[in-house]
Amino acid sequence: MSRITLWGRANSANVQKTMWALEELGLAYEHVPLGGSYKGLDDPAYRALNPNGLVPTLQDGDLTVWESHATVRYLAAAYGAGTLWPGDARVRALADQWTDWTATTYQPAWIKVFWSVVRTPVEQYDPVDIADALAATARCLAILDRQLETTAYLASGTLTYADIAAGVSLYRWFTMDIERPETPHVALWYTRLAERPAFRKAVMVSYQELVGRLAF
Ligand SMILES: N[C@@H](CCC(=O)N[C@@H](CS)C(=O)NCC(=O)O)C(=O)O
Repeated sequence: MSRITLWGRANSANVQKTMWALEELGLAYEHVPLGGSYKGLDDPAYRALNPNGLVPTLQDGDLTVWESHATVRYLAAAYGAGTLWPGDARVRALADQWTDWTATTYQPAWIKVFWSVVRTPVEQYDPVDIADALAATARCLAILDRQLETTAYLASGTLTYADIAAGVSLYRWFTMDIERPETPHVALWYTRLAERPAFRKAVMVSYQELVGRLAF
């Protein structure tokens, strides 16, 4: 097995996806905290790995991958056949659907709530912005809730990479000081995920350092 390295601060939601996948698959890896208060994103050596100067970046032997969903998909495909990586192309199509929807629709919505409620200092709160972000997230959660009424996980009855892309939101969503719509099936999904040691280690991580901090 080649040497695996993950760069990125543990309180970044995007880094958490990669770490969750690594933990879920039981892989040995080196974790290099970077970004945020650790800085280092402008170092030429890091830029050579990730020209965006963002985290996460994953290296597996001579392969370097950035974009959190690409890292999760890669780990699932390389090491998770039959578990995170469904053998059935039809289930993979659904996992891709939910992963891409998360990238384009769900994550922009829930991250906006996190930024407008947690990262923005209270004295700079914009109630219209907060209401818009909450409404957009509620629309997404209603879609998730309908799906999770019929399947225990997003693409099937078992955990796939799609649950990692979308489910990373849940600890923050259920702990932020906000009014949440009733989404009983999403709540049950969160309960199921929180029973997984990999989720607890990678995702249920304090974001206290990010409160009122717009800088990074
Ligand atoms: N689309 C990218 C977004 C990466 C991203 O925005 N990362 C943030 C952390 S969540 C970052 O590097 N911020 C700068 C910092 O942490 O200093 C992905 O999914 O990997």
